[in-house]
Amino acid sequence: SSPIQQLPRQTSKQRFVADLSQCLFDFVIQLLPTQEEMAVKEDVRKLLERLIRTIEPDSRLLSFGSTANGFSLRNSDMDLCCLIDSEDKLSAADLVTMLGDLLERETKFHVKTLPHARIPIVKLTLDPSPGLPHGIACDIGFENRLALENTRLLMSYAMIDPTRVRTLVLFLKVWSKRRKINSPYKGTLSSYGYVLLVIYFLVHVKNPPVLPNLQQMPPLRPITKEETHLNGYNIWFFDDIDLLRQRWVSENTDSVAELLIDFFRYYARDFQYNTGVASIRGGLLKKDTKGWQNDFTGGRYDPSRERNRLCIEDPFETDYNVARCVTKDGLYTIRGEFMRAARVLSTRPDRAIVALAELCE
Ligand code: 3AT
Ligand code: MG
Repeated sequence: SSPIQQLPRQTSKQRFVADLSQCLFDFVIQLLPTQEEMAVKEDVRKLLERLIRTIEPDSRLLSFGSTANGFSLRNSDMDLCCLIDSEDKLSAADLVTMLGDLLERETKFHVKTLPHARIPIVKLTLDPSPGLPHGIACDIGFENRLALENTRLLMSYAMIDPTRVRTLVLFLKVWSKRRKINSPYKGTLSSYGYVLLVIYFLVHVKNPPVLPNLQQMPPLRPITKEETHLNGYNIWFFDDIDLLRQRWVSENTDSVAELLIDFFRYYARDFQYNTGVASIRGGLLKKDTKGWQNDFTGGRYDPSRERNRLCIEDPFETDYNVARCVTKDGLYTIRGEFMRAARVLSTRPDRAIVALAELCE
């Protein structure tokens, strides 16, 4: 028989999965920000830093969120954090108000200030122009050091396995936006929440795991409590990614498409929404043990418990539920979308590109 006949024939499932992986790469690549967009954003950061320094000379303005962790899409918003190194500094609320006034006077940004939020912020937007067809949206927060650290943690996870992690995360961000389930203000989940769901899945659900648990790996040298704690939270994680890439190789060889199919199936069918807490630090935890129940206690409805429909533990602020904004309706919609996606992928239309288009329509 000819050599071709001796090759094992790909089943239609294998063919679909291979095509889907390729389609996912191609799809995600065209959504990445251009060099030009990144350069404009960096210029904006520098300009804003210069202006803030006229009020607080010892301040620094740092990027966090997707612009800094490798998960940014074209036209993602900019998340900036202002750190002030001096001893006697203005209160964050005063600084927000003063900076808001200054930016209103000196720049073309539309300015909105929230001086009394949990993290006081200034929100800026710039109208679209020929050079910037989508304008710019930017939030400046103050002293939000934990956000800088969680950005670094997510970036480290992305660097361990850039192809699989980044493709999955970016695809889920686009998918959740297109399916309109990415608005904490409307009761669904933030991008940050979806990223944590992906990492939780890759560290704790997949067996063998795709990623190690960076927060539970032994440190290379003894470390003191002062080095590892910030505002009372343990922020330590193994961050020598070059070394890790030499020493740690995942035994999991699933393709991106296989991981995506499993991801949707897991959150459509297996995750215990009523009792479970997804924690990238600790694995699957119980709402009970965290005091995050959402039931009716003693027959009385406590609206504050509405905060815990979906529970995702922040990697550092472990008493903070990242999904606290998700309402009953929001969760119903999100779970419905996970089920729909799982169904679309399990019916395996003829061509992967058709499945992808249907997923995101
Ligand atoms: P986009 O590209 O903007 O959609 P992103 O990765 O920048 O996605 P977010 O804008 O949702 O993600 O969040 C930016 C950062 O803000 C990520 C995290 O450091 C912090 N953050 C966001 N939401 C929360 C939250 N609910 N709890 C704690 N930190 C949060
Ligand atoms: Mg962002």
